Amino acid sequence: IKDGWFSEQSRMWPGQAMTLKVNQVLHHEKSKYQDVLVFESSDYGTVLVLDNAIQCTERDEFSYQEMITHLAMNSHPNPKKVLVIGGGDGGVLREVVKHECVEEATLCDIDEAVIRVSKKYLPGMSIGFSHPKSREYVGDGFEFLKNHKNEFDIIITDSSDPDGPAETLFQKPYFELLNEALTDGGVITTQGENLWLHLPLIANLKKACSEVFPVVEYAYTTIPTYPSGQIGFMVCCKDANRNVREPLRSWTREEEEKLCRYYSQDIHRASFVLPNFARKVLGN
Ligand code: AAT
Repeated sequence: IKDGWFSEQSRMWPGQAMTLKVNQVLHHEKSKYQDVLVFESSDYGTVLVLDNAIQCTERDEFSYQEMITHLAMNSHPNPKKVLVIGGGDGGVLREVVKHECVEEATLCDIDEAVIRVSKKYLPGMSIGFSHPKSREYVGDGFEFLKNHKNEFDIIITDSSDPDGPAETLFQKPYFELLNEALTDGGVITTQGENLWLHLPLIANLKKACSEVFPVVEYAYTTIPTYPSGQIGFMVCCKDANRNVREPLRSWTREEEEKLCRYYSQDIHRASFVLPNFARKVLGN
């Protein structure tokens, strides 16, 4: 933070930086795994930053949290047990428990500090933790999966960028563990980075997923405070006959408008349609 502005600089997006005006710093610590910063911004509400990368702002988090969740949830006929890896702010849990068919939603984040500060400073997201179906667990997602086989209908990996504690969550051994932890017909989504900045990384990610899952598709959402205003998801399914581009379950238009601010059936379908420069590389 310099002269009252936070600037998001990283070697993952060289030569550019999202800059937000800071009203006041609410919390700053070095946790066991990362630098944790929470500040109140002038126009985007409270902001959570890990290792200098923006994780969420109160103003636009719904776009990411709804999409990474409902793309998976609505691609499964009857998801009962759901696992979230990462997502320590609780926003994805908040979205998961909107589905009444869910019986248990478990979250595994590596860093207790993220969960702790989110409960204190981000009540709109951490409300996800207080739902009776929610369980929380502090630990490495990769290690957690080793002890869970054939258990979850949906696994959502809401992880930070590969430059840090989430590095292993972008590699093939992780997708093999995900596959084994899923029940038949299970679906995963994972944080899939930005088309303008990380196309080669996304191509590798898609390749790694395709070696494990028969169905692999990249979808994306728009979000002003993530690098270059866009972020994607790998959506994979164990069932070769599933078309994840078409919602299997859906809410009525009225329910959708009550439950979601970004996601809708139409957005679900549209989010898989890629511009030519990306389609050529990813083959969607
Ligand atoms: N919904 C908020 C957006 C995130 S959160 C990423 C979370 O992943 C963090 O809480 C971090 O502690 C957790 N995490 C990182 N590595 C691991 C791991 N190995 N196991 C479990 N949890 C982990 C993502 C924002 C994306 C930013 C895009 N630039």
